[in-house]
Amino acid sequence: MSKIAIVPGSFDPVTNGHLDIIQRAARTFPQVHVAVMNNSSKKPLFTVEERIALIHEVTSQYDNITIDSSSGLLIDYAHKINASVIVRGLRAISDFEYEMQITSMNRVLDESIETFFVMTKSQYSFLSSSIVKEVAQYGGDISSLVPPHVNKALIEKFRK
Ligand code: COD
Repeated sequence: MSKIAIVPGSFDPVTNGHLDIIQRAARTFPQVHVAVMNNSSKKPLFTVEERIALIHEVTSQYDNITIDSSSGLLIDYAHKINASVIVRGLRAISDFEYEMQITSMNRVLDESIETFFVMTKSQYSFLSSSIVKEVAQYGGDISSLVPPHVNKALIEKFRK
């Protein structure tokens, strides 16, 4: 078993909730790849390159975190980088059904790759990229929910 873990997501944009999961994964596994992936049911606000840059700015102090992107299947990306673990965050019961579905699908594709779940911190249990974008779009203050440079990027995006 390799010691490489993937933290996959849309990260559109990265929030303090995502960051907490990424940092906890980096403290648990020797090598962590944050993978910016396509979720076919979401239409992204930020390009893949922008999302990678936003994550990079807040993870660069970790020497075991790599940020990457892939447009294919997560399992194919796992094979490419020789990862054996997928790390996902869980916020509430409402996440469970969706996570169960993608974990089961990934297991059909390759049962040797395990998915580990990390429970959110209670202060982030309501937090999602979608809710942050919704509030930022109407000028609401989301500065306690995202890193400062993400807040700035959101303000600039909606000003255009
Ligand atoms: N606290 C804790 N965890 C959180 C929080 C929070 N506040 N917010 C989000 N998270 C967790 C999520 O639960 C998730 O684990 C992770 O952070 C990323 O979240 P999102 O919303 O940015 O990412 P998703 O859920 O859109 O990612 C879905 C994928 C892109 C990973 C998925 O669609 C995928 O694997 N796509 C590639 C194609 C594929 O392989 N499909 C087959 C599997 S269905």
